[in-house]
Amino acid sequence: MNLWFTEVQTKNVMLSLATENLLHIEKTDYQELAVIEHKDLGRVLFLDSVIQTSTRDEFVYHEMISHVPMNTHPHPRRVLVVGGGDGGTVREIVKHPTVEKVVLAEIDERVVWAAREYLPEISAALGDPRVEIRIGDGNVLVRENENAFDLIIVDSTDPVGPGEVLFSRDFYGAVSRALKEDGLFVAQTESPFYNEDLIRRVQQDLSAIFPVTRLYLAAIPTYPGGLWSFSLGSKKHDPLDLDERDFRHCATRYYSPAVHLAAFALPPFVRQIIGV
Ligand code: SPD
Repeated sequence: MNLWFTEVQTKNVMLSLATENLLHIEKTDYQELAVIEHKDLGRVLFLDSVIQTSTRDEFVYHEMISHVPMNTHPHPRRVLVVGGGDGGTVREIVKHPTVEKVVLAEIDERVVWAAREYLPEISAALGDPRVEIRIGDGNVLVRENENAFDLIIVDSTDPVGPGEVLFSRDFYGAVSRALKEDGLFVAQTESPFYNEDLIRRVQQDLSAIFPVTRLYLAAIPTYPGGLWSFSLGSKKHDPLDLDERDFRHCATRYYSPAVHLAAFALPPFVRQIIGV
């Protein structure tokens, strides 16, 4: 099939995937949703032509957005995931036996449907009895809760459209109120090659609210830029204050205790972006 899906990164950079098979495409109430089959990357889910996940490398993103904060908290019981309707982040969280409840706040129920239909290996844990799926605005849900979660993860799309509010200082204030007294927060914050201003601003905003603020990185080939960033804000626990005895070992393919610590070793050009 001679059909290409193209993610436009800048006026001069695009990432195009040749479609082997178009499995699904629709306009939902919020966005255009498509799932394709690709020869090298497996199944790929797009939202508004932005790659969200591919079965080839999704484990890197989902493990790193989940296990780094899960292992930073000594006993994470209640976790909120904002976005992440494909279920990959939830799949990693429920690997931890400490977890009693995971609330998934996804605005677009069609994303959950498409993941269940076409990405079973990513969405499988959505049926776990500890998981509650709330179709609705994660920003609203966060503001309705106080002192409720050990960990809040924002597994969002890019900071445009419905996802934009999830990258604001005001939202981070609400996140802090929704967290317990030793809670922590992680969000995906795009690539340091293309999103310097965003990463700098998020780090500044988080450090105005949380005593511990960190940035960490992972290599995710299907996201433009390849090198991906995650921003962490914590009320008490520092992800760097861990040694191997503290890690709860789960079955992972990218994350490990050594990778956890190494992910916080920032190259000089990234340190420069955030001024450390
Ligand atoms: N530029 C796209 C970043 C997408 C990050 N979230 C993906 C959701 C996967 N669970």
